[in-house]
Amino acid sequence: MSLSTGALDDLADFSIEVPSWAYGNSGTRFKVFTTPGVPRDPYEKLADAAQVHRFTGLAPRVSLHLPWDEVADPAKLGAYAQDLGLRIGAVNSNLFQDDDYRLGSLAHPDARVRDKAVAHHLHCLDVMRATGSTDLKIWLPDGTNYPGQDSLRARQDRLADSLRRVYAAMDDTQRLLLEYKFFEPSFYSMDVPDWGTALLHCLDLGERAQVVLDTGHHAPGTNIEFIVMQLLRRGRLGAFDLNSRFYADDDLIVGAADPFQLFRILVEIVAVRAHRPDSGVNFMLDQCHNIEEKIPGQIRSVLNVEQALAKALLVDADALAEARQRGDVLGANAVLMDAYDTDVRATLADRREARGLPRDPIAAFAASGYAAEVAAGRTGGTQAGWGA
Ligand code: LRH
Ligand code: MN
Ligand code: MN
Repeated sequence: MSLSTGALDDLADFSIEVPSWAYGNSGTRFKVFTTPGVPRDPYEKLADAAQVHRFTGLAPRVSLHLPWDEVADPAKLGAYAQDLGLRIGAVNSNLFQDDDYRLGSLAHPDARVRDKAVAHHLHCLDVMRATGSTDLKIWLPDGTNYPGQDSLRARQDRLADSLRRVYAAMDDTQRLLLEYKFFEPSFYSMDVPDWGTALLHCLDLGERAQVVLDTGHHAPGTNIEFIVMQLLRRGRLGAFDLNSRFYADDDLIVGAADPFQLFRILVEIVAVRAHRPDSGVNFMLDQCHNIEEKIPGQIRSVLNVEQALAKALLVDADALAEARQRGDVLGANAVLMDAYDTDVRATLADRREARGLPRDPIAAFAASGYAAEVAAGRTGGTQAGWGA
């Protein structure tokens, strides 16, 4: 396939949001490996995130997670992000690390605990106002472990009520993004297990409530691009949490396990031009780098998304429509595969170079000496990690 087309022009203003927690130490429940130079506070996480943007030009926003990224003066953190050429993206609430939440948070049977969880979200809204963020992202860990433990139905009613209270406190400029996950930490029932449940709550809440699709939150074999298409049809796909998985919610580098799935998802995105900034779809990463270097891991991730998007943009939409119309099953499939099988790496490197960016961002980061500099400078204090 020829790459002399203007099909890739749309890449110029495509951007990806990186998670603050990707720069901290993380691991499994078996072991957390520490990394020299890992950030000690949210400011240092932003400084690391700025490196990803510096070498790729693709990642100008950073998601926060509260209370992991709690600071004395959130406005100062927002201003610091701006000094680094970044913006604060979504603010994630955290409902999974408080003893009070053993039986749930927004869906808890006790009104006192539900009030506490709602109050946490009102605080998140204040942090958004101070930092310039517009997206409140809620992932609900609530659920039950044993049949009979609680009423599945009553939990939905309580959840709907709590969400309404949060939504009512939002400004017109703020969005509520609701993320689903089919299992974990609860193993019998999750209160927002799937896109249907998330969508129903969003439809009840109002237009500024939209669904977050985390690519690691589905049963194996799920056709994720179908869900993407369906949410886009209803204008309710608010954001992605992109990552890869081999087994469960692995949070590995996006495009590492199944680059073809990432391509198929982006084909549905491109079909309705939802890759454009005005679509409102926020392309976020939700990943952890347990054994690999974190900043290069993030650089690799944003490049993988760009590469998959470039291939999706190369799909010949006219040829595809014609093949479909004449019932040419193999022909239609071949149009998609032609785009997927195109090696776009040199073209993307040329585009980077033309924009004053390094052809090879990972090599350029390695040569910059930043990793050694922070390893030497960031001593003392507590290293921030996933959950710290
Ligand atoms: C839950 C989740 C959610 C959390 C993040 C740390 O599995 O995907 O998005 O906020 O992980
Ligand atoms: Mn997620
Ligand atoms: Mn997850």
